[in-house]
Amino acid sequence: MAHKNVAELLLAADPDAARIYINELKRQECTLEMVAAENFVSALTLQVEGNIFTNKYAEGQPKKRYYGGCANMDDIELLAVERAKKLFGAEHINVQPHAGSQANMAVYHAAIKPGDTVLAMELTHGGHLTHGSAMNFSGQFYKIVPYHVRLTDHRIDFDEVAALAAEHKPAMIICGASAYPRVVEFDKFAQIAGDCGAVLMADIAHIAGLVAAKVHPSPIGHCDFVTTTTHKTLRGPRGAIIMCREKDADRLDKCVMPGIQGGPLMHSVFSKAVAFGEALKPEFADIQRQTVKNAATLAQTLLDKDLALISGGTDNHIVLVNLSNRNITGKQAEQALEKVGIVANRNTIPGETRPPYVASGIRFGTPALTTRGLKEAQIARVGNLIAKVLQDPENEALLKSVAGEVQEISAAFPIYPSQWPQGKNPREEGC
Ligand code: DSN
Repeated sequence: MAHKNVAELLLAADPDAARIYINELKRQECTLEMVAAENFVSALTLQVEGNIFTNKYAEGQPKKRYYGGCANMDDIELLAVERAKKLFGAEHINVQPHAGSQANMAVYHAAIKPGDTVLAMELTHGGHLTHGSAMNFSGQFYKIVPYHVRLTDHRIDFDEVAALAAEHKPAMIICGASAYPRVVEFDKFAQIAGDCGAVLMADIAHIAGLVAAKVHPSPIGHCDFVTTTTHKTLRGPRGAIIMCREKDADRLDKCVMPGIQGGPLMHSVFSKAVAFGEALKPEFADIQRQTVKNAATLAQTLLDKDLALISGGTDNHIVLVNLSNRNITGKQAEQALEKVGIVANRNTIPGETRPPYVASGIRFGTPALTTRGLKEAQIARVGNLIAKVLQDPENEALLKSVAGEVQEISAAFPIYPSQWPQGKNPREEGC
């Protein structure tokens, strides 16, 4: 009997869940996914993510567990670590964090104490919630001093970073961002951290795939701790890892477990190992290079249509459009684009005047479309469609015609044919 995929299993066993699953299958096939933090895992990683390692508790470290029966857990975790070390060149890697926020929290615990001063990028200038937002544990348990990009060119203002470091003597400096379209100069941060005696942490969640493929400079050697999620440009399952020097390994591992987590999600550690194996293949580096080329093409296409971009362009996979001088908010832009099947997210911008739920920017990323197979020609076409929608978001006839083009493009680049129920393309019933 042929192996059944998830949709087929659900159709037989749980029609309510099947309906929701197939709706999402359809949404992913029918839309153009441009959220910069998202990607599509390979068919292999997808399949492997649902595996029998989910049944096992494995608290502790490989070969030092608090449960019996962990020999296979040890083998897969050591394989994930070995492959991650080959990808990034770090001395020590912990592959257990459930998500990026937990990875960052573990580093705070390992490196500094509650009440210590942390110098981190302001959220609206590209930082992340866990880099000191007042609504997040980081802003509540630590004294945060924010640094910024220059409002003239939207590049990190290293004069300000150095001056703030000298004035406040932070215990830790965080570099790395969620919405910064330019290269992060880890060497410059290392110089400043060295001068003021701060621990340097890099959060490379967005650019990890680019770093692994050597299309972005590496933080290893410059930073004391490096965190990344595994599911963005790195194209693995949802999760995170932390890298550090051997001298900090024991302290860090204890801060992950028992510090903030109990049993690791071993099915996820398993699929991290498989995804890291894929990332070591030459095809992965090809995709990362293409991701950057596609982002450059998207940026140029939007500039040619007179849209303003934060920093004037991109060096990585992110294109952040500044809508502050247009008659449309980030929220309205996101909603108009979703109507035509282009999925992106509203984003605050440097100098933001609107609340984050509304925002004055819209952020695009090219990882998912590149994984899907789109190259410069198709990305330029998508860029032109985006520009049309942003310029005339309430023109229903225009939106309809753009939606038709989105369907043409998405139909030409199927994602998971093996996941369709009974081989039927879910878009056949309409997108
Ligand atoms: N929320 C992710 C992003 O979109 O960048 C980061 O956590």
